[in-house]
Parts: sequence; structure tokens; C-alpha cells
Amino acid sequence: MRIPRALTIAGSDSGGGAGIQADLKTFAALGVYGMSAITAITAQNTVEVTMIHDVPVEMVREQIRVVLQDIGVDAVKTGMLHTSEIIEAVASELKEVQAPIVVDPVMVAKSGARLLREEAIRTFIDHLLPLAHVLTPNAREAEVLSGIKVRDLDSQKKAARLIADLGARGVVVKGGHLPGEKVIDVLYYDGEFKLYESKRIESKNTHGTGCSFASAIAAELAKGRSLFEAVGIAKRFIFNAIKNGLPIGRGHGPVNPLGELYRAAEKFAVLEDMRKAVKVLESDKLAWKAIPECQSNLCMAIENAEDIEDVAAIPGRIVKLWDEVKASEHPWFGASKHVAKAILTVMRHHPSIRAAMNIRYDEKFIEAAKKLGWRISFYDRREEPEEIKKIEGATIPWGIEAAIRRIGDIPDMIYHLGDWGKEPMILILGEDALNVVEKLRILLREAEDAASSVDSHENP
Ligand code: PXL
Repeated sequence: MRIPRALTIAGSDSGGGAGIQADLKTFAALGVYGMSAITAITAQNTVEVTMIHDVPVEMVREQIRVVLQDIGVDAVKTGMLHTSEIIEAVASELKEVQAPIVVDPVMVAKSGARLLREEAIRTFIDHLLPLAHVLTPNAREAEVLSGIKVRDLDSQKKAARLIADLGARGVVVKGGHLPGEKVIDVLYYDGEFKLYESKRIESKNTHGTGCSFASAIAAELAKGRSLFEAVGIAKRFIFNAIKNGLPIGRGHGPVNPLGELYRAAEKFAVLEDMRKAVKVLESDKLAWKAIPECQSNLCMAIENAEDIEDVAAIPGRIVKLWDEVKASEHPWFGASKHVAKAILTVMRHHPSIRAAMNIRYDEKFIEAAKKLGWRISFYDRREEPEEIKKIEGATIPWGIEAAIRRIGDIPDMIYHLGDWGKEPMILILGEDALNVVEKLRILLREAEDAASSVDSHENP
């Protein structure tokens, strides 16, 4: 088994969002074994860098030497190097290294602190830049290195070529700091341009973006991918890291290189819960009594779900076949509109209530729920304001909001009595899909007992 190995040579950010801390998180998130040589220790939070302590040059060298000797590397990333001495030491240690080197020309922190001394820029250009397989400047850094203004795509391209002329084999001039709805990064490599586009995410929590991007490129190169592929993957990775950015501290919160990984892991856990719940439901002898004319769906959302793509459900719904129920497909994400919307609305008020199932409206079910001591609420579709009716898909969120406001507590059940052409419906809510199905089973049995005790009264 070949284990991809990457080494970051960079500064430590005590705030945990950038530098070494971001690099190691990124390596881990992309399945690469990470090592580190710390060049400087910064004392900083999300607002400011208050102190920088350079690591003695001999210690920087030694950290690199020992890991190269024993473990070896498949890619190297450099970040904050701060002084001419450190740059020279790092460059001399890396001279003989065969693995690709990703150089992030870190100059100034988001908070404004200088992370590369003015007088060290020349040393950087002369010693480290020529060793770079790829250099990853933002627009500002590209201006310093190329000597031209970087304002648009055209100047991004010009700057990339000028920087390559200084000796870097590849250059990505990033577009994040330039205006525009899209962010375009320009890669110039071996005489060829390639553009990478993404939507812009408006966020204050972008601390560590540059570090994570360069580390993601290094990680993919360590796996043996081409630079063209690696930059594309890094672009998608950083988009998700910004999307999952963490609102902590009073300044720029950190991006989250692990966010997408957590979401993927959670999706698996949700599918597993759904699968078990469907099994229990399909083997329940009474379940068919709960299925309405329009059929049922069972839904479960991941934590912090934002839209219906974050909610698992049964494609084609759960159908009644005489006195049995059957899920028509395996659960998947985005497979429900109505029940999913209801659960997303509930989650805005009660984040732990992540699952729901719609069942047939029957007064017996409402009575049984009351007997069981459930918290019950409802909404009346006839009260829906005209302006809400006009908006496609707004009825359910409106109704659920109204029902939650009415009860002021976490409901177990929300129902509505229908309207013209709308079947009345009951929604059972719970923490997960299994919990919802268990609740349904209890409800059906309570309703059955009530019915049989009425029978015994009528037929003594
Ligand atoms: O994002 C550049 C950067 C690199 N390295 C360290 C940093 C920062 C930004 O704050 O703190 C250690």
C-alpha cells in the first residue's frame, strides 16, 4: 500500500484557522499523511496577530531533514516564512527534493500583519520561487511579484506569465480578492493557461483560505495527480471549506477543511437509520392503515440541513399494497419535496427534530395521540394568506411555522384538515427515522385498542 505523504513548512496560528493548523487539517481531509516543519509561532486570534516568534533557523532545517530522511515526502507545501534567513534555509533543504513543491507566497495576514518581511521579498524571489512546481499568489501578492496591477482576468494572465518567467514552473493567480460574481483562478503551467471558475460565496469566515487551497493542491499532487487536476480538486475543496466556514471569534472566522467530510459521513449515518426504519415499517402488520391516498414518505435530514438535498427520503414514496407497505426505492437525498420542506422548517426551531413521516388523516389517530400524551399541533390551509399562496412551495413552510407558533413546544404531530383538492394529512415528527416509525407503531396500536374497545361495547 502506498501512503501519500505531504510536508508543510509554515507558521503556526494559535487561533487554529490558518498556517500549519489549516494545512494539517487539509491533508487529513484529503486522505494524505501530513508532516510539519514550523517556521514561526504566531500569537493570533480571528481579529489580529499580536506577536511573532521565529523558530531558530537550525531548528527549521532539522525538522525538514529528519522527516525527509526517515519518512519521505510526495509533495511539499510552504507558507509563512517570515525572514530571509528562514527562506534561505528552507530553499537549501529543498534543493535536492524530487517531490513537487507548492509555494504559497504568504505576505500579509487577513488582519493586516506582515508575515513576510519587506526586505525578504527579494530573497524569496531569488531562492524559493525557482524551486516551485506551482506558486499560488492572490491578486495582491501577484502584483508584488510581477510588478503590474492585477485587476481583472487579463492582468491575472499577464501576471501569471511574468511570475513564471521568474522561475516558477506553474503559477495560479487566484481571483478571490478581485470583484465579480464568479471567482476565476488562472493557472499558467508549461506555457498553457487553464481557468477555474466557481460561484463567489459571501462570507466573513475565510481565515485560512489561502493556506488550505495550497495544501489541497499539495495533497492531490502527493497522490500523483497532474497539476491541472490538482488545482481543480483544490478549487472545489476550498469552495466547500468556505461554505462550511465557522462563525467563531469576533473577526474573520476560519474556513473548515473538514466540513464536507463530516457532511458525507453524516449522510451515510442518515441512510443507515433510514434503511433500518424502512425495514421496521415494512414488517409492521398495521402500517398499511397509515398510508394516505397520495402515499407516504419518510424523511430524515442531516444536521444543519439547508435544503432538500440535505434530506433523505424514499424516491417514489412508501406505497400501500393491499395490507402491506413497501418502499418503492432505497432512500436517497433530495427525494422528497413536501415532507422534506416540513422537516426543514421544523429544524429552524428545533434542530434536534430531523425526521418526519406523513400519514393518512383519521380522527382516530388524533384521539390516540391525545391519549398517549403527545404534543399535537395543526394548521388550517384556509387561513393561508393570499400572498403566500402565490409563492410556489411556500404553503408547507407557512403551515408548519403556524403550527409551531401555536404550540410553542416541540411537536410530535402536526396535522391539517385539507382544502379544495388537498387531502388532509398528519405528520409524525421525531429525532430520527427509526424514532418516527416507532412512534407510528405505538400510535397505530393505541388507535387499534381504542377501536376494539368500542367494538366490545357495541357487541357485548
Ligand atoms: O493565510 C496566511 C497565513 C499563513 N500562515 C500563518 C497565518 C496566516 C494568516 O493569518 O497566520 C501562520
